[in-house]
Amino acid sequence: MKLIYLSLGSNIGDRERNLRAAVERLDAPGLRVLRVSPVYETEPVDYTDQRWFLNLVVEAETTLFPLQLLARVQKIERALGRVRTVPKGPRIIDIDILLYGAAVVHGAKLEIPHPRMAERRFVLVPLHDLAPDLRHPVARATVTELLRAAPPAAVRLIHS
Ligand code: GSY
Repeated sequence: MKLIYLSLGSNIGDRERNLRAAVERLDAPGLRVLRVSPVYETEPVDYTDQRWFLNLVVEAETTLFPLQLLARVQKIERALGRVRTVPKGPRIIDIDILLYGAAVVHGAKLEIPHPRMAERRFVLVPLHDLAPDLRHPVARATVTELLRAAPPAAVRLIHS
């Protein structure tokens, strides 16, 4: 059994409903959702000319292997209507695997820890709510330390 953290984001349609639908679907055989962070409204990074996102982080335990977990989250993205058009552009739902225990995975299809998680306040703020002392297995810094060093970006609490 592995403890995992996933980052969820939505910036199309009823963003909150999309997040809730994804969290519900995650909780299925092989994966149990343990805790869900508060929801934040966050300014888009990378491709900035798009609607602001709602973001949250899920803590879960799983018996799935990393590539099985990737298949599970991609299936949920497709089921909720995600179509990959503009890279880094608007999306109904995005589910990123942040951490899989302390594992480090460098695969063609999957990298864990998520390669950009340490720079993203929209990931670090909700992750900090759940696990401030959790240590990034490569950077060796805690989530609190990563958050202190992260570049500025607007992140505002919508609700707990
Ligand atoms: O990688 C996740 C999708 N995404 C997001 C996001 O979820 N939130 C914010 N604030 N900006 C983003 N840019 C991308 S791409």
